[in-house]
Amino acid sequence: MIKKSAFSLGISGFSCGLGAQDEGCKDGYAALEDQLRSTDYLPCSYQPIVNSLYDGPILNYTKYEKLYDHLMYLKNSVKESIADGSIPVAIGGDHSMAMATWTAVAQAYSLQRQLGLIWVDAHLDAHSQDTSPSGNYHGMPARFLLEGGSGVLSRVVGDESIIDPKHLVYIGIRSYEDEEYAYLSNLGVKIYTMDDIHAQGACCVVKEAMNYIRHHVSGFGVTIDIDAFDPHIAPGTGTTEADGLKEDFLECLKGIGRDEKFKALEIAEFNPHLDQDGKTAALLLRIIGTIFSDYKESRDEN
Ligand SMILES: [Mn+2]
Repeated sequence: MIKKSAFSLGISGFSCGLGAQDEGCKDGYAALEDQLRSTDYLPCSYQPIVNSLYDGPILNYTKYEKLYDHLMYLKNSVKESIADGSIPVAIGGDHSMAMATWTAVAQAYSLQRQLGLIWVDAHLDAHSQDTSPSGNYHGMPARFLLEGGSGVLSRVVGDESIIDPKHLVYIGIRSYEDEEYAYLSNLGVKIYTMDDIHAQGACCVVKEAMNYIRHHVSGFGVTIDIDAFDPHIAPGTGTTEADGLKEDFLECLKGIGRDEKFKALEIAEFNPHLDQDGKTAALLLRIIGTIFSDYKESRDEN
């Protein structure tokens, strides 16, 4: 069940905030790159891929066509990591990146509709273009993954569903529109709200989610929107919500990256311009270190 052999992480930066209201998260990956390079707890054969594909003028090149280019670049870089035998770690960037990351993982492992996804977030990110009050794509990636794409972004996920609703589990939810919640509940998606965390305890919820996912699929990933955490420990993100996950949640993630079914990690929405004293950056690095932490222990033993 637990990987004993060495493995490498393929880190992809999604330097794009075009799916968000505040585009400052486009600088999230760049703000962390030096630290990621010097962080010795990362078992990396490190493959930083800075995602700034296109910056020139094309007639009628809209914001969303540009977002599409960024997403396709991320999708390819995640596939490259897998082809190289690495575990992808995608760092954003706004959460529209989930369309690219999880489509890449599902396709590379032939796990369409068989990939489990643990979605840690304050929000459900399950709007359609019709129900979204803001029209921002970082509020829609779950919907795209569940249903397949439409419009400019359709080619990122393709026409078909990538994630089966019964393989999607949310944790940390506390802010959403009724349409989203109804849509997901009707599909049978599992949703652990902050009320559930308070009632059951963070690690109990994570354990339950993991058991559920591992039982249903042969591969799973974790996507973490940094706004899932409490604004006191993660102020550096565009849409903070009070009463979020606390420090103790980190412990619950320990070693998940060493599970034999673990396929990829994604961390989205870090906006360095809104950070306070580097708190959020430090938290993000600790999340990565914790998820793969057992690797360090086994490495130290050897
Ligand atoms: Mn999100």
